[in-house]
Amino acid sequence: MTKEATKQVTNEATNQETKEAAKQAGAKVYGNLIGGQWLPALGGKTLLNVNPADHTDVVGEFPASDASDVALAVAAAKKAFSSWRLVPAPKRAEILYRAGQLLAERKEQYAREMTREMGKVLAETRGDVQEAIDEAYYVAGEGRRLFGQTTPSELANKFAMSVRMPVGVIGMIAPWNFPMAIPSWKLFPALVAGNTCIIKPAEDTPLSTYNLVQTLMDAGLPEGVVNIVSGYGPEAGAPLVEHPEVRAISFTGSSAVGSLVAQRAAATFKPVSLEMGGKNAMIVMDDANLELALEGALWGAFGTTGQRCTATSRILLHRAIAAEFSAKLVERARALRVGNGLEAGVEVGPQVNAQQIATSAEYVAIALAEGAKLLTGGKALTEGVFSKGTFFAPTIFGGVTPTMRIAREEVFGPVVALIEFETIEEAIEIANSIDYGLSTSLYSRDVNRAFAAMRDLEAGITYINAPTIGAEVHLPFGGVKKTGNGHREGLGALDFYTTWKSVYVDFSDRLQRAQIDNAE
Ligand code: UN1
Repeated sequence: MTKEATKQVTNEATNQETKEAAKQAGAKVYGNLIGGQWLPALGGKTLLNVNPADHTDVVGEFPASDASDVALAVAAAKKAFSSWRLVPAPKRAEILYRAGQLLAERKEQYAREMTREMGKVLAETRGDVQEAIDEAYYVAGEGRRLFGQTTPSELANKFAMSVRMPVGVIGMIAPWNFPMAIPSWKLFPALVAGNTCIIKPAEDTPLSTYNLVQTLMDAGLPEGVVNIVSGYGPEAGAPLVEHPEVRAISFTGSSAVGSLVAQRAAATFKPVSLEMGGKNAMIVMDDANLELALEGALWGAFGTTGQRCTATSRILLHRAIAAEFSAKLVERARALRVGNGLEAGVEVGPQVNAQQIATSAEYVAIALAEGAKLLTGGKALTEGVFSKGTFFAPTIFGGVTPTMRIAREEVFGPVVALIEFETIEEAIEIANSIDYGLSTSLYSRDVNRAFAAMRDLEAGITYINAPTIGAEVHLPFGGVKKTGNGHREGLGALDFYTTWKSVYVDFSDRLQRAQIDNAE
């Protein structure tokens, strides 16, 4: 059974046990948003959204959709496209700007709801909502740009230009770790360019997508321009990818699922933007500000409970500072307060579900079997306040060599591997020796080393004297190798959500043959 299938079975079992309890507790029932109507899944199935810090707390019941719901949503999006594409782009942008303002007003409420459904601590969910606000203001400016080119024609009395056109109906499949920010990276540029959208939120975190889309509707977005179809990948995601009238797919998730998405989309020649895994290295040189690097390591490795595709999951330590740095990092990691992200003072929330806990535990076993040394953590936390949730202790492995699986494969949990090196050339070689290429970081006070790292690290993002997390929305976001397929979110997203049209206007009043009449 695939991980996806195991997770679904587990979730369905949880559903059976808790659905009645949820009903009695008055858990809210949500619909899909299709053509402006909130509708249950046509097949009548639902999934439960539960709080990972406390499984008895049911956030809501959401549709478990299938191909028939997707078909309805595609029809609604197609209908809406015929008028939305003709709304002037600056007007489309005003709706996004207004949505940004409304999100700012609702920030605290949406952040709390996000912590409840996803687990990460309140400071971070506030940041997630803030990232959607930033994206709204950034993309709203594009309404008055959306630049194309003009260029001379080779013929007399002829004008040539290229303009950006919307692509049409776009399908979007979002992850659970940034449940409002990442949908905003996809929806807002697609909308400003005149596309209509169908978004499938992650099954663990549909509420934040509902909140985002509700805000767009409140800001004046017409019905059918954004549609939500919630559910599982095989039932709801696959039909979206395969639907012949969906013109492009934007996906963020694992490399394994991304590969399936690309293969299925290929049958209808659909462009696909894939944003996938990482195994992000932080390099700490012997001349680094060690206190700064320690703070960065803790934040990069254990922020969001290690569940960012940009998480610092390898720390490469210069041999001269390795012992001191490791000892201090272990001491600081042990002092991190794990708990419910809604409680003041908690620094590390739960993992999102039992499947993620199982993956973290599996990699601890793999690392031990390969000879890595467990320095702290290494197990799920299950006693007392932790008993109702899915918690994993911040975990550090020392003595890791670059060929071990713990040094090469994505865990997506609070697990970090320490690797020693002697020269910057060796560090860069180790950093580059994996299949992924999302984010990288170098701590050093030597400008020559910094510029060598900026040039030589094979990744879409390089930080100097900061950890591997913390991207801002107006720069390109994405990676190389197994991390992506060449597209970028942030700056660059419009290239995916528009298609070029070249326009030639001949005002000579005679037939002018290109490549022939200009040769005279
Ligand atoms: C992710 O890593 O999954 O760069 C997205 C960051 C955030 C987005 C992260 N702005 O850390």
